[in-house]
Amino acid sequence: MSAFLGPLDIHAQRIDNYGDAGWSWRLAREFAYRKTATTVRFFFDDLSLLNRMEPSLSPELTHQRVEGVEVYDINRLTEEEAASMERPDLLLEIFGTTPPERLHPYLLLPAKLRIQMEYLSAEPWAVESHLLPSPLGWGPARYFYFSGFSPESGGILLDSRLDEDAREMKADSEGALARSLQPFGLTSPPDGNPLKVFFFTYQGHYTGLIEAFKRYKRPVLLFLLGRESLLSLEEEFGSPLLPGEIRRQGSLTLLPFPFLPQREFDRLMALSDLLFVRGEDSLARAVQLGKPFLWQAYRQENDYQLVKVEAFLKHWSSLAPPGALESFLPLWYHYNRKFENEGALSAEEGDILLESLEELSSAVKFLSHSVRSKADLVEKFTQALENLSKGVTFQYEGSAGPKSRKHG
Ligand code: TRH
Repeated sequence: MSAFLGPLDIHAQRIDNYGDAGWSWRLAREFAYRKTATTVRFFFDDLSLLNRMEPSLSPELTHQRVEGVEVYDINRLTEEEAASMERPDLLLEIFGTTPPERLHPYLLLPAKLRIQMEYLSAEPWAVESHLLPSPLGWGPARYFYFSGFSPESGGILLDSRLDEDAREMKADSEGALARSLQPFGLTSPPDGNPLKVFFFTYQGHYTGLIEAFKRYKRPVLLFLLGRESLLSLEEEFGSPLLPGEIRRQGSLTLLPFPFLPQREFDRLMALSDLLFVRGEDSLARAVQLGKPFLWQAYRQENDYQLVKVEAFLKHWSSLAPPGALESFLPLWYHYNRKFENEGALSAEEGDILLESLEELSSAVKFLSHSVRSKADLVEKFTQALENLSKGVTFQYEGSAGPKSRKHG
C-alpha cells in the first residue's frame, strides 16, 4: 500500500540479550522497505549494538540514513535538533520505550497516534488485548498492539530481505554455504552431506542432545550462535570454544561463530536443516522460513515461559493435521523447563527429534503458511492504522510535494 503517514517514529531500547534491538531494527527496516510511511525514524539508545547487527550503521553519528531508515541516537539528540524535525504522525513505542521527557514537546505530544508494541505471545489474553485503548488522559490517543500468530492478533514480523536472500541462496546453495563457512577457512563442510543445525540457545546442559547428534545416521554440522550456546557446549567439550575454531568429535563438527551481522545470521538460518531458536526474533525467522525448529522461550519467573510455549503449541496444533505434533510435545515442554531444575533433553528425546525431521518439517509448513497468508505484521499494522486513525489527519507527502489529507 502507498504511504498515507507522515513520519512514523519508532522508539526502542536495548533491554536484555539481543532480541529487543534485533527485532525493532528489523521492524524499522521492513516499514521502510514496504513504504508504510513517508519517513521511518528509528530512535535507539545503543548504536554500538546496532552496528554489530548492521555494520553499515555508524555507532558515532547522532543521525544517519541506513536501509531507508532515519536512525537517531536518542542519547545524543538535542532538544534543538528535535525541535527542527518534522513532527511525527505516529509514535510507536516498542516494549515500553518512551521518548525521554525533555523531547516530549517535539516527539511525543505532537503525534496523532501513539501505539504501545508489546511482546509476542499466543496467549488468549494477548489476542483479546490487541488494539485496546490505553488512555492516559493526556497526549495523543494510545493503543496496545500485540503481535501474534493468529489472524486476530497483530501478526508476525516477516522480513522481505530474508525472503529475497533465501530465494537467491536456493539458486546457489553450495556457493552460499561456502560464503558462510569463510570465518572457519572452509569452502565446504568437513564431511559430505551433513545435517546442518543452527544452534542459538540460552545457557544450559546439552549432553543428551550432543549424544543424539553424535549417533545420528548422518554427520552433523553444528553452527553455534551467541555467547550462551558457546558457553553451554564448552562444558561438554571441556575447554573454551573460540569463535572461528573448528571442533570435531566423531561425525559431529562444531562451528562456533563470532557475532554476525543480522543479515548473515538470517542467511545461516536459511541454509540450515534444523533450527534451535530462542526468544522472539529468531522464532519469527524460523516460522517465516518454514523450517523444522525447536523454540526456547525467554525464561521467566516460575517457569511462566511454559504458559507461552503451551499457547503457541496449541495454536500450531490447531493448524496442523490432527496428531501431527503429538510426538514432539513432551520434548518441547521438557526443553523449555528451566535447566537448573530439570530441563535438558535426553539423548532419546534428541533421537526422536532427529528421526522425525520430515514430520516436523511438514507440520511447520502449516504454521508458516498461515502466518504468511493471514498474520503478516506489517499488513496487519497498516489495516489497524486505517481503523484507529478514522478522523485523524495525517500528513501525506505525495509526488507533488507535502500535502495534507483527511484519513477515514
Ligand atoms: O537474544 P534473544 O534471546 O532476545 C530475547 C527475546 O527477544 C525476548 O523476547 C526478550 O524478552 C529478551 O530478549 C529480552 O533472542 P532473539 O529474540 O531471537 O533475538 C536475537 C537477535 O539477535 C536477532 O535479531 C538476531 C540477532 N543476532 C545477530 O544479528 N547476530 C548474532 O550473531 C546473534 C547471536 C544474534
